[in-house]
Amino acid sequence: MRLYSMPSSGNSYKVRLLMALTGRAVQVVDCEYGSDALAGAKAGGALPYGKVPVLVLDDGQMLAESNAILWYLGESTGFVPADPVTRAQMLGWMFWEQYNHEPVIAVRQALVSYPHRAAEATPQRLANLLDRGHALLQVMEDRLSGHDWLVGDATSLADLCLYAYTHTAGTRGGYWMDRFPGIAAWLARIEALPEYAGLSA
Ligand SMILES: N[C@@H](CCC(=O)N[C@@H](CS)C(=O)NCC(=O)O)C(=O)O
Repeated sequence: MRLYSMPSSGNSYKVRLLMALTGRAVQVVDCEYGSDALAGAKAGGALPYGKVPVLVLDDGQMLAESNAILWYLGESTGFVPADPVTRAQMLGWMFWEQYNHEPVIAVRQALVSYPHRAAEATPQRLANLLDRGHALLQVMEDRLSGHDWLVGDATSLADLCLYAYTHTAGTRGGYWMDRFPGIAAWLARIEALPEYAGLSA
């Protein structure tokens, strides 16, 4: 398999994290913003929606969208709950991540840390994303203050998915993570998983 992946991106990182935790081998093609590799992957038709990550299977089929890739790679691992209701709750968090969390918390991190997004980082927009992000983090805190994991009683794809942009929300995004002790303990639990691999970009 080949993974087109952006080293600095949480959406790509969540896939790399699952692969590390499950010991899956894959050829990784680094496609950082502004790189020839990203331009080449787009021009060569390797990215169906023009975005990374994309997983190319051994038979050439392509999977786009980070959470769809997690779902595919999560089959037959311990990261997908057996119980149908818990499994649906896991998907609920993953849809929430893409529709609510990522468009706010990842976007503020991108505006603050990528030079090519700096012109969009107006004070009003950053303030709005800060307030909205704190409200979203509180949703996670409400769950994690009383539970070890987002669904059920074990690590699932929902935890790996939401870890990606939450663990850098303070350092890259300027969110006030001291407010969220339940999230801090959950981040530490994920980082203690065997074969955990960090973002390192
Ligand atoms: N919803 C998509 C988002 C993918 C996405 O926005 N990828 C960004 C990096 S985080 C990208 O490929 N940007 C390159 C570009 O727009 O040229 C997913 O979860 O995979």
